[in-house]
Amino acid sequence: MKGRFPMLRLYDYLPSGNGYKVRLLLTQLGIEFERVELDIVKGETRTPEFLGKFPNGRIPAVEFDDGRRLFESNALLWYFAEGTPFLPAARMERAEVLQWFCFEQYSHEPNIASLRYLVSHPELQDPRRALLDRMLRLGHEALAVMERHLGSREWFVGSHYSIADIALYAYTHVAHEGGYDLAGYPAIRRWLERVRGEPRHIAITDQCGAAASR
Ligand SMILES: N[C@@H](CCC(=O)N[C@@H](CS)C(=O)NCC(=O)O)C(=O)O
Repeated sequence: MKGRFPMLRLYDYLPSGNGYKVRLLLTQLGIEFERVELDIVKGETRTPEFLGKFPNGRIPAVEFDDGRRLFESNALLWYFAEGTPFLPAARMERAEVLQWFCFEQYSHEPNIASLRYLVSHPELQDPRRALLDRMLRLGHEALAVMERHLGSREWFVGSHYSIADIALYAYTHVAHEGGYDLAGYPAIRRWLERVRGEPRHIAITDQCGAAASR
């Protein structure tokens, strides 16, 4: 999709589900972007230069050629999806998207994504290692909420794929990498297949966008 947004740069880290949310939506919308890979393990988001632009020192973060900047994965999803079928127009459905965004950030991502990160990086010292069992239990509680919701519907909001599905798909489909067994969640597994079947779907390992040099 050319001409709709000024050229944009997505600061990203390929294994990140939060980065993947934005990469996936931009690709499905056909919006061109430059992708700048920052290694979060090496602290590349905590440099004075990056913190000067993005005060929370985390990816995903977007910078437009006209100087505007935006961070937080779900804010980015909302911004790019506005006016497209990925964000419903009805007031209640929009509020439901926000409901699932809040759930994702409070109950899902801090447990399911964090456990995956800690399991993938055993070399890293992190105080959250003392909480692994708690994170596993709370992550399963979040998955149970999703399973109940999806037991009687195909998508998180309304009757179509939306950014609520993208936000929750990002870390659910790789939850097994953190030790979550999805065998007991048949409705979630069917929903994961539906998301994968959407047009222009990309895998978390797909970079897309033009690579930018730093
Ligand atoms: N709530 C934020 C979380 C962003 C986040 O935690 N990003 C991680 C990668 S998934 C990061 O950049 N970590 C680097 C750091 O904390 O130094 C979002 O949804 O975008």
